[in-house]
Amino acid sequence: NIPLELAIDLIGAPTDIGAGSRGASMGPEALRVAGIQAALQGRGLNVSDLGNLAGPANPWLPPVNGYRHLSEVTAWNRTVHEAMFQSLSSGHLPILLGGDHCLGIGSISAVARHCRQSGKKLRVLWLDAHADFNTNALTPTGNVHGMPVAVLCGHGPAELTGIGGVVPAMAPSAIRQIGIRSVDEGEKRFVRQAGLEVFDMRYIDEMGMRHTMQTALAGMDDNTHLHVSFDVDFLDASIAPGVATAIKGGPTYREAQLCMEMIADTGRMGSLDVMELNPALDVRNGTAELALDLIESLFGKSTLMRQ
Ligand code: HAR
Ligand code: MN
Ligand code: MN
Ligand code: MN
Repeated sequence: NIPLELAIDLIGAPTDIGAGSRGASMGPEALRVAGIQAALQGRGLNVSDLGNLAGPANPWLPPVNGYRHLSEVTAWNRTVHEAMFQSLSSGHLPILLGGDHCLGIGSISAVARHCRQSGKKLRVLWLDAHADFNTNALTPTGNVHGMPVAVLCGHGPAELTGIGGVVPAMAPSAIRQIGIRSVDEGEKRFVRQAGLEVFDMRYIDEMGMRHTMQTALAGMDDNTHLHVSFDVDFLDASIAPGVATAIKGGPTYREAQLCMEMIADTGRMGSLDVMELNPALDVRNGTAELALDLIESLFGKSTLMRQ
């Protein structure tokens, strides 16, 4: 149910500016080497690789006022915002090839702006081991990849919360978090206070991925733009070593496939982030290949038996 004439833009964002380890800057190239363009073209999609965005180098400095590299994080997110917004304005489906997850700020603020402009409802699925809901007061590290959801909901420095032009970029009620299993203590309280809808691993264990996804996808309609922010550390550490913050107890291969397949079934996905892939920690590019396998399912690959 993805229209065949759909134009997909691959947008590389080669930086680890918000991360606690170096290497996510090589994520875009690892996905290209795994064959992302050919794989999606093989599904009948019209895929353009727009190449890599440019931004400041990683100075690898300690936090200032609770943030590491705030000016560089801001520069990267502004650039990502403009590239994603331009792709969406052209009627294309952008795939952001990260890069660490701080870039979700630029990406999702662009999707929210596109939704305001086109009168669409926004739904964000945040697939992650982490809630990414820290602030400079709560963060144990100062790494901005632990903060993008809070920033999008209006909690953060003005130079980041204001990137989409409207603060907050997104209401907490627009987001569903899935696979969560590593949240800092202060961050947990803040997640509850904000009322985020979180389907953590305990929920998935008890209810199953099918019920989880039915619930997370409920309430969407023909006028909903679905954005998927796929942090590769969503996956269980045993199948996806190529991330900086691998956490055990995540979705298995089949649970992750079902998650992606049920998203594909909605036919509503209008944009995608693939974040936190770290080739410096990967084994023979296997995590990139696994991520691509799952991306193909987001575009309908595994549903062939169901026709
Ligand atoms: N919560 C921790 C922190 O804020 C770890 C955040 C890790 N985030 C990512 N993206 N890898 O989800 O530092
Ligand atoms: Mn994340
Ligand atoms: Mn994560
Ligand atoms: Mn759209």
